Amino acid sequence: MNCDYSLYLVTDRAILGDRDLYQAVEAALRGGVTLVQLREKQISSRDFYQIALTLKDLTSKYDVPLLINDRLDIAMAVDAGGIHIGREDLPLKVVRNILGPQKIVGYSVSNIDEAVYGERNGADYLGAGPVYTTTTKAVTIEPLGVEGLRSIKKSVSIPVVGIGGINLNNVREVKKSGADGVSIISGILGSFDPARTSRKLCDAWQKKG
Ligand code: TZP
Ligand code: MG
Repeated sequence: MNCDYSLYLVTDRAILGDRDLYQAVEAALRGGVTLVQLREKQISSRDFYQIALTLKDLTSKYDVPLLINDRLDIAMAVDAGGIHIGREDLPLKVVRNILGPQKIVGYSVSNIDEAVYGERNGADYLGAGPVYTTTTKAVTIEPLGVEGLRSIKKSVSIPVVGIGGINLNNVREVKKSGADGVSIISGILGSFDPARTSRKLCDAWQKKG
C-alpha cells in the first residue's frame, strides 16, 4: 500500500488529560499529519469501536488513513485503513492473510532481526523504536538513537518510521537517519497547540538539506 508516513500521529488519551481527543486529532490533521493510529490499551471493545468509528470519519475528511493499534477485530469492524501490531499481537502473517494486500499493516521493531522478520512476513512498514527516551510507554530496552534507526533502515527495503521521544528539537536528526517518517504521541498531543506543532513538524520534515 502506498502511503505517506512522514508525520504519523499516534493517539493516547492519558496525555490529553481533560482535553478532547477528537478536537486534538482534528487540530493535528489541520496541521498536516499524514497518518493517524488509534492506540488504546485499557478500554472496552465497545468504546474502542465507537472511538474508531468517529476517528475514521474525521480522518476521512482529511483523506488521511486511520490505523488501529493491536486489534484486528476493531480494524475490520470500522474498515480502517489498516493496523499496527507488535510481537505480542496476532502473528503478522495471519493478520496480513486476513486483511489482504490492500490494507496497511505496520509492525513494531527494536532491532535488525525483528525488522527482517517484519519485512519477510508481510509488513508494509516498520515502526522502529524507541529512538529516544520516552515516558509515554514503559519500555525496557535502551533507546536506539539515530544510529540504531539508520542501521534498521538499511537492513530492509520497506518504509521505516522512527518512534519514541521525537519532537521539534530532534525531528531533523531523525530525517537525516534515512527514516521515512516520524511517529509521535506526546510531541504533538502533549503540546499546547497541536495544529501549530504539527505544522512546524511538517515543515521541519519537508525542509531540504
Ligand atoms: N512505541 C515505542 S516508543 C512509544 C511507542 C508506542 C511511545 C511514543 O510516544 P512519544 O510520546 O512520542 O515518545
Ligand atoms: Mg501491540
